Amino acid sequence: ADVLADFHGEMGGCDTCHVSKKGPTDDNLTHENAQCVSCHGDLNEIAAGEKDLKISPHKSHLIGEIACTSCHIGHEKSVAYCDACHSFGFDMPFGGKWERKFVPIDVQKDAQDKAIAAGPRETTDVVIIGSGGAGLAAAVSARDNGAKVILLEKEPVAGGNTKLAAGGMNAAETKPQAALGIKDKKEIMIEDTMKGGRNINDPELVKVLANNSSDSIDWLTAMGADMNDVGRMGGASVNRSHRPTGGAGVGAHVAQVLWDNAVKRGTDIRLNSRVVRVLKDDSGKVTGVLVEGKYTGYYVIKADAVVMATGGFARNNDRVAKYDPKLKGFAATNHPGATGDGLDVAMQAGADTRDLEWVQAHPTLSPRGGVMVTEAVRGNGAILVNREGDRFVNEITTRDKASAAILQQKGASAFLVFDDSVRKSLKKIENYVHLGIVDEGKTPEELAKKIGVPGTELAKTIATYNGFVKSGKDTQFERPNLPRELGTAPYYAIEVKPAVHHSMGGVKIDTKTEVKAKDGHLIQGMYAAGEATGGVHGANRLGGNAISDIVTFGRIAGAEAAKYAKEH
Ligand code: FAD
Ligand code: MEZ
Repeated sequence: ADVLADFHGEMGGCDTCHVSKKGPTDDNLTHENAQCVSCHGDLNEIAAGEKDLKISPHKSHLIGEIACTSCHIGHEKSVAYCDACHSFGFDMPFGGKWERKFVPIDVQKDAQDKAIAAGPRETTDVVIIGSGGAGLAAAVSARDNGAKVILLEKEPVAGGNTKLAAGGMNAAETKPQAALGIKDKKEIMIEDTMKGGRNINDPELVKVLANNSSDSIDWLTAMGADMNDVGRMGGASVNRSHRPTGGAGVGAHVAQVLWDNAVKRGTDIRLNSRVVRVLKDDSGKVTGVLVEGKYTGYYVIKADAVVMATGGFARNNDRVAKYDPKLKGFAATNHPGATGDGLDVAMQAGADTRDLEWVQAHPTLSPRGGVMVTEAVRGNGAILVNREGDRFVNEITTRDKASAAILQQKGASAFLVFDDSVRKSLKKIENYVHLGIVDEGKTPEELAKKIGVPGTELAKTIATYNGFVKSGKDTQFERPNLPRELGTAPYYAIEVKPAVHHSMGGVKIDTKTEVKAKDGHLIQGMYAAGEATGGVHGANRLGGNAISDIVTFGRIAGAEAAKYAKEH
């Protein structure tokens, strides 16, 4: 047998996995996955039997209920989904190598036209496209506003880039800030965001972002989120980046809370379901979507309103390089679905776009692990040193500046250096240790030897930096936050280099998330939120502002779409 289906077919025929010989009955493969679990146990049970493995393939940071078929594919070679970002190379039965080609939305045009001509297979009030934070927040709020909702996600797992978010969610004048004695103002968040975005942001959208940010923290908290740890991100003049207690990753937590609440409210969530067209009537009003179900084929859903929550395109290097040739060939921090086909769908439906030329590189991807190392490590005290063992930049400047500075260093990479007190301050660091991307030494000199930099110089750099912490002033690079001295052994280093991270540009929206057409009019029934949109972040997004963006604008989009559906 070459693939799982052959093997299972030999054991008991097609009905070992499928209800009927016709194959899957839905794109979540509900029946097929239940069959896997009934024989092999669920993910937790399988992971419990893998305690001896350093990395268990069945224990992950992905959200929702992970379908067995996300990796174990019936009629093709199986692939470990986590290898889209990591490269574990698990030895899996009937396994192949992770590989993914971008498939444009308009292939198979004849089959698509035929499905449209056949008319809708079903009807709903609101269709939400994308299961990241913007889509899930929109689903919760649309359901709370009385709409029937179908949420469509093209990937086999939910959560998009949101589930990977690490450092925090920016918000001003919040209860967690007050509990920690942090004084902040929404006006300062607006100023920081505009300055970070080089003032090309849409100021009205920035006001919505900042003015609703503390309500968004309350909204998440009321649904069960823990946003009580507050740290600093690049470009912020105040500590306002919220994350779970102890500094665990923010995205997986927020996405899981939103997922649980969307499910609890009865949202119909379909994975493996790519939207390839938003349909409109002759007057230009939205009438529904054309879906490409991975297993069920093309079909139409009739809907009054559609929310585009399709995220960005940082994982599609051809598209990135078209807008910013300097980033050609760069690795990306993003999940595999961040390809921008949602943007193509929106543009085909007549949506206007803005700021597409602004694509952000995150300064600290670990080339060894292929994963992004959160800015919170720097926010909590890590310094950046080059191969000479010297600091070369204010570590918590904005990302554009930090990335440019790293690329100018020998080897176009640098080392994040920190001590055990930084490690203890941020749970997320344990993940990097677990992944084997952290070097360690009992002294700065021992660490220096491991990473190949001059020991006396690294020790001197750390001592000078500690002097700045003591005096409260960094006279070398004017780093504004100096949270702790680096003096508690062991010392750690992670090699880092910039990678494509965020697409600032996207669909043009107004403050109610209504999508604008090229001639400036609003497309009736079309809404958009999150990384799929442009205008909130200008030319450069501040760390922590995206999770704030998706929760606030996702919430607004869901409520507005539900209201529109009720009225039409
Ligand atoms: P996503 O979460 O990406 O979701 C979009 C979804 O739409 C995806 O699942 C995608 O597969 C799906 N989709 C796309 N096209 C279609 C289609 N045609 N049909 C059906 N489905 C479709 N920001 C912060 O503020 N703080 C952080 O700490 C932070 N850390 C980050 C760490 C990493 C590693 C990364 C990659 C990003 C981080 N960000 C952070 C940025 C932030 O996570 C994202 O900008 C944000 O989560 C985007 O949310 P979204 O809902 O707009 O899109
Ligand atoms: O906003 C982000 O992208 C972010 C804070 C990422 C990170 O470094 O954790």
